[in-house]
Amino acid sequence: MDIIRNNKALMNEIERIAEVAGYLWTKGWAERNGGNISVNVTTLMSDEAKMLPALAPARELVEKVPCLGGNFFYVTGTGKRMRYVAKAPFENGSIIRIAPDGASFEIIAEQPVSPTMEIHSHLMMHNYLRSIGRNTTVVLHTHPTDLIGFSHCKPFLESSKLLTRTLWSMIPEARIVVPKGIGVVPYAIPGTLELARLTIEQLRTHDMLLWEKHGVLAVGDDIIDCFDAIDTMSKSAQIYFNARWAGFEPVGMTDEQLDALVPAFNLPDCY
Ligand code: 2HA
Ligand code: ZN
Repeated sequence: MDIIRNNKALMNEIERIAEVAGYLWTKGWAERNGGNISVNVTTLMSDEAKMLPALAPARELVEKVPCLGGNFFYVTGTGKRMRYVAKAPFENGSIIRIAPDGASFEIIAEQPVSPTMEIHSHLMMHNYLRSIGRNTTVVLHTHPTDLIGFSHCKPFLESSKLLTRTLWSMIPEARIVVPKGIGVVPYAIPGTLELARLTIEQLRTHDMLLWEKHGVLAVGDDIIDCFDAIDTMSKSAQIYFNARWAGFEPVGMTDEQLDALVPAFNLPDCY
């Protein structure tokens, strides 16, 4: 579809999404069809592309997303594998147009690939972030083995402060890259409105969430930054587990060392 392929800005963003999809696979965070991505590409769409006809009948959203009326998203496809999104983003994902009233969406490019089963919750998250004045464009969900491991440990599950400060304390970069820390979202069935609502509650204060015994979700305005944030916390998790496997409890940076990063890097003072 030339209208899409000749749009350099849009294709550049699609390539960055494909790049990250490849990282998720090579990291071992995307078994089978694990994970999903949605990116608001409205500002990258040409007027012509915005008018493309629907490739399939419009689908109702479970919950209206009034702040997203007339917006466009690239969304990975339901049942699609990240390793294939990396190679062929338009065979394993599609561009959708949200109706002006925010009640439904249509697939407009490039093929009628049905969006991830998490589309309703992704759009609810995008809608919520817009409603509080955020310019967030990316919702990235993936299954990092090490971080999911932390969600099997009761003390971390019960305290996002303990989880956040433990991960932060492994390397200074962790607090610098993820200054709002990680919120813990209690278990709920994947793809449900319950999981979406529990997630949204925490998005007011966090850009990264750990879904109990399931995975991680990051929001932001750049997909590479979202990946980097998860990657940095995953590194901290690996340092922690490696120390435990070697038979010692990692000392971690002291509270004083951690808190000195706030003024040094002009970070928000969270946790
Ligand atoms: O798309 O990861 O949470 C597959 C999933 C559902
Ligand atoms: Zn998942």
